[in-house]
Amino acid sequence: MTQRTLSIIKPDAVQRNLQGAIMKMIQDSGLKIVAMKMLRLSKDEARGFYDVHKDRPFFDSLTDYMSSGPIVVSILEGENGIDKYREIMGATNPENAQEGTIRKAYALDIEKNSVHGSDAPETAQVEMAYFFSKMEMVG
Ligand code: RTP
Ligand code: MG
Repeated sequence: MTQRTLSIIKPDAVQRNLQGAIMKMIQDSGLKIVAMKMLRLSKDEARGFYDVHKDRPFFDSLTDYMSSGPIVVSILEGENGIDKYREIMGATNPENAQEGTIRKAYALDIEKNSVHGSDAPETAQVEMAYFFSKMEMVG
């Protein structure tokens, strides 16, 4: 089944100029980019995006970090796109990420882990709508 998923290249990766390298890994996997832009989240916008984690101990640190610099948000499309992108991202904690994954290659630690990808069709819908209007999505 063809699926769309929301990707974020997080502040730690943009700051290290890794947008191109990460996009190359994404494109080499066969996933297609159907929307893309660069922006900086406010603290409140980061809180809104990560609302599901609001009761976690790392919420304040996570939203500080996610609003600390520019990010690149994109919508990716492909066969089993949601799981496929999570596979090429690798485990949340880079210490557990497999060789060849984005997080293995670039993540700094469990928080500054370079990329985000939606985890299910329902969250993908909410996350895509958080950043993109219909007019900004190709096809
Ligand atoms: P993401 O949502 O960003 O794609 O990552 P994920 O599903 O692999 O991880 P999730 O459990 O949803 O956590 C969201 C983000 O919060 C940060 N985090 N910090 N300090 C910690 O223990 C901790 N755990 C998670 C990471 O930036 C993680 O990607
Ligand atoms: Mg998640």
